[in-house]
Amino acid sequence: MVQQVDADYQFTGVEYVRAMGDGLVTIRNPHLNATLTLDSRDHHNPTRIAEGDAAADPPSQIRFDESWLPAQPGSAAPNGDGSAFTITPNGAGNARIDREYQRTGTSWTPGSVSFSVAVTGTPTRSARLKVTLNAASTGAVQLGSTVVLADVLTAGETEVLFNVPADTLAALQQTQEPVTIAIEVAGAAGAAVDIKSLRATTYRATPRGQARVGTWDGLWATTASTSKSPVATVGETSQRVCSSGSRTLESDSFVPKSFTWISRHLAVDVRIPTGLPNPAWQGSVQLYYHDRPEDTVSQFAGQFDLTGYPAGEWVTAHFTLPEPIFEALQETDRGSTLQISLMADAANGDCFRFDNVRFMGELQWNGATSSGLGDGPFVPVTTAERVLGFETEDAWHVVQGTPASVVESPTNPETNALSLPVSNYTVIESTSFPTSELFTFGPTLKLDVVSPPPVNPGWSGDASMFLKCMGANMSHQEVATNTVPLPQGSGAHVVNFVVPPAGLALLAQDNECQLRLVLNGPTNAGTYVLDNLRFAF
Ligand SMILES: [Ca+2]
Ligand SMILES: [Ca+2]
Repeated sequence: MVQQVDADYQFTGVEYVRAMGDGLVTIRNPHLNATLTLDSRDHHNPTRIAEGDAAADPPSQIRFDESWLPAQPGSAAPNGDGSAFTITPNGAGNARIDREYQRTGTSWTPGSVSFSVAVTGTPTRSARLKVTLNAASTGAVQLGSTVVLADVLTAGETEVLFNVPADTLAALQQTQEPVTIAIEVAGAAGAAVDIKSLRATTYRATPRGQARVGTWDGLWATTASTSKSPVATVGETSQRVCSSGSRTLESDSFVPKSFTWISRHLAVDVRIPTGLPNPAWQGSVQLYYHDRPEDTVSQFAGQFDLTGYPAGEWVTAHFTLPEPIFEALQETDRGSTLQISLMADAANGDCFRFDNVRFMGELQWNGATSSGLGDGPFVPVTTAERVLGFETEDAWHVVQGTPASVVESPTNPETNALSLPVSNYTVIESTSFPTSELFTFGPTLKLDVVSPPPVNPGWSGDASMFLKCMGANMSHQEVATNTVPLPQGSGAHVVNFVVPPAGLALLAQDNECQLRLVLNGPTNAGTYVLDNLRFAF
């Protein structure tokens, strides 16, 4: 049974799904001739399989099971409750589990692999977790960045994300050859690694706890010789940093409150170049936080020593933030910057690379809380509430038109809605959201609209919704709904958009999507209030 709870986690009496038995829920939709299976019998590895309207999706089947065993070398075994694998390195500190996935007859290509990791014991400083992919046309390639086990021990259980390099992804999309995904532990004598909740997506993903400056789509400011590199662990580019000696990079200004999930542990991926002259000293990275509006000096956040990690490989540099910086991230709503100081020799024929600033460890919500609660209990807002419910300022932005604002919902007291002035062609767009966070979707997308008094009785205007998703081939695909008349006159109206089968197929995949709403009205048509987007059958 799935029941709604209130802010105090007490049941409200509202039920969403009921199923008798062991956690296997099957929802049949005769209208679509489709079946949705929610399998939570292993509550650490829940899966969702949509059948009928789309073929069973290989990523939903990527999970830990006996087929990953035995470990070579080292040992690995399911945990007592079957929720996780414990990997124990051999005497030399090494262990590896892997699994081959067939792709014949599917269009599936893995774009990223993620899971949760916890470490016990006392790993050496160089002990790390590495994920690789091997296919005939690509050879063995590193996914994402290695994670240092000692840092996981410090940060606590953490979600880790390993993106397939863009060139590897492009090469795999040309074939249907099998891929082998391997999880390796290196140099970790005396430690054990617990991994659980394995998941694969068809696109390169962004870790939770990452804000705009973290993806490195643009270069950080530096006086060193620098350029963009397509060798990246998140997004399309990383920053290549050459020269020698001490080099400082400074991020664009950002609002600390814009980090919606934070922790005390900040991480950045560093690719150590080949051709460094002295393997006994590969250099170090220092992190600073600069509260620009306060105009104080940069605050030192920590140092990560690069010696001891392989050249030509990404490694995750970890920093435990001092308390004043952690407090600033929760409070500062004005521009700040991060600075990275690289101290290292110049590499012969290669350069350092940086990418992927994000938070590690247990994340805490740093964004908006749901409205109407005043000083009441703290409640994070779900994706559905933010995007479909128009509950927070950050979920939608105006692409064309005058600014919108979040107001109290005219139909649901103590919740929010979006107030949008419309004049001629007005366009708003949502933030991107993972389809996995939608509880339900169907061919009708309903929207509550409160309309202003008519200004042109002969033509009320019209509205169209567009669904834009990241396709399996790293390209954006956009699907339009029907165009409906904008409602006129006082009171609340319901507008029904029809999502075509192509849109339903995009939603059924493990995907990242955005919604774009186009309102085409008379000049100075007035202010519309939008609320409560929901899918229906
Ligand atoms: Ca990047
Ligand atoms: Ca709402």
